[in-house]
Amino acid sequence: MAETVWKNNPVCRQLGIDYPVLQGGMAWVADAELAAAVSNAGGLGLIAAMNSNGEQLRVQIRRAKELTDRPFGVNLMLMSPYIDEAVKVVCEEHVGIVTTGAGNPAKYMDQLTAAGVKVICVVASVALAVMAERMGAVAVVAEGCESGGHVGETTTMALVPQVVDAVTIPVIAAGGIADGRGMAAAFLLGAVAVQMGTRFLTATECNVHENYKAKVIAAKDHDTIVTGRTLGHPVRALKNAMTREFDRLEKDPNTTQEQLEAMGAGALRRAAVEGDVKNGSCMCGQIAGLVKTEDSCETIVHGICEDAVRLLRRNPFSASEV
Ligand code: TUI
Repeated sequence: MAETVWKNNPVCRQLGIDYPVLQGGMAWVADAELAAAVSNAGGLGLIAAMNSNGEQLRVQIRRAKELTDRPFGVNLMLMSPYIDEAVKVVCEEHVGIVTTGAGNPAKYMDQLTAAGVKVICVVASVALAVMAERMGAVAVVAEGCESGGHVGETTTMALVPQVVDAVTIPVIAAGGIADGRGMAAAFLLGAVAVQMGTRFLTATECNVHENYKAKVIAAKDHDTIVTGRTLGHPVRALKNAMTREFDRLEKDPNTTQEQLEAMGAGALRRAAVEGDVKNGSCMCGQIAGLVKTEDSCETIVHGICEDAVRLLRRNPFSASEV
């Protein structure tokens, strides 16, 4: 039923998926199991290459191939120390789809496209979206600053329609989307698919530490903070002892960049793997306040698409029933 609605969706056709829902490439979180679960639900799952060296990434890719026959991808975090090895392994393992984030992918575009990889660039500005199209990206993810993790300066509401007007390739909206209302709104802004991170953080199949999941589920609208602007890589995470102290030090003129870098190093791993949600970095988006349950990837993907279709078909001038 639902598949029929999306049959001609440009992102579904381009990627060979049933539902226009991508999972964000969350570092230390998005492993083969999560990616395969999202892909098995008909969306596009992605393995985060950020925290793996080449061989560790190869293991994850091979594991995902065992767990799903559906298309899945790899997210390349361009600031990763392992980026060169990750690109090589992605090409060798014939991964069909890559998303890139946190930088300009120019250096890797030719290598990836020559290997037959479809590249989707995650962008936070119109300028990079235009550049991505020129460099051969098959789509862009326009990611607003409501997102978790590394963020730009523009909100999803402002960014998505401007990117839609600037490029001819499909635009996937991200940042602040966790349910059918957000998906429907993104489509009205001109996006033809959505990417979600925070919603998948609490998925049953997500292996992030249970303390982290519980903190996301307990979070309210005001519970995230952006730190790291002075270092040139602003990051949104939940407020806790670590991010509050980071924020304080960042505003103190006596703090050195080295002190801040040292404080940030390993913080995401500490929260996501060790479960230290006080002294670690629990990256997540502003929409965490809406995420109240742990659901399977199938429930998430099917539910959001069903709700979005219902809302997009509804007479918008009738009394609200969301
Ligand atoms: O990449 C993300 N989100 C991330 S990466 C990450 S791992 C990390 N860990 C510690 C510190 C910093 C990062 C956690 N979350 N999203 C995609 C994204 N890309 N958002 C914003 C951008 C972006 C920003 C600036 C893309 C390009 C850009 O500038 C490109 C240029 O050089 O023109």
